Amino acid sequence: MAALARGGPGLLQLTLALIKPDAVAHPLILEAIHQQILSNQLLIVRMRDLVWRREDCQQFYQEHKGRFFYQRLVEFMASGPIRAYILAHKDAIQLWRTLMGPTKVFRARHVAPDSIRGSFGLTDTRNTTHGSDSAVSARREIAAFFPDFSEGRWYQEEEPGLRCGPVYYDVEGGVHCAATSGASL
Ligand code: 3AN
Repeated sequence: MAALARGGPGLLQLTLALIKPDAVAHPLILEAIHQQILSNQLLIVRMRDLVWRREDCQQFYQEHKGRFFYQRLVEFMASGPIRAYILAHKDAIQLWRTLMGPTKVFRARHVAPDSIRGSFGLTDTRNTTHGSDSAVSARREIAAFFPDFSEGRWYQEEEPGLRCGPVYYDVEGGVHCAATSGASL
């Protein structure tokens, strides 16, 4: 039954967004990125602040194992607090990646100077944010950061209310809720 409710045309799409240690270390940058999320119609489904264990970074970035930046990336991502979001929008994956801008900061500054990486990125590794690059990645990455989150249940119980509105932003919880729901997030 849950499979019926999983994704599909017209439904909200989910993506995983990370704010990396370089940005979380600066409260004003962290807040600016949070505001970018809110002002671009992305819905915050879940949010958590954490410090990543190095083994989890290695697992997460295993597709890059062997590349020259892999070790540097793993060390960096485990070097301080990060923030993880599950974001929802009809085009969440592409929208968040557009807001982030290109991976390489030098390029981001030229082709997308107002993007998050264009504005705040320091280097190609310390590039402020991460976003899933496909629906398959999003599912895997959301499960890595939010093991208790059931996508199937979310599509059944929360997605319809968030999609059809009205929706409000719960400042205290840092998430969006459907105004008619029991706000049981
Ligand atoms: P994106 O995060 O834009 O999807 P990926 O998945 O190719 O880019 O790379 C994952 C992460 O690896 C990047 N966010 C960045 O931190 C790091 N990275 C990618 N390419 C480089 C590079 N050429 N030099 C240093 N770090 C890199």
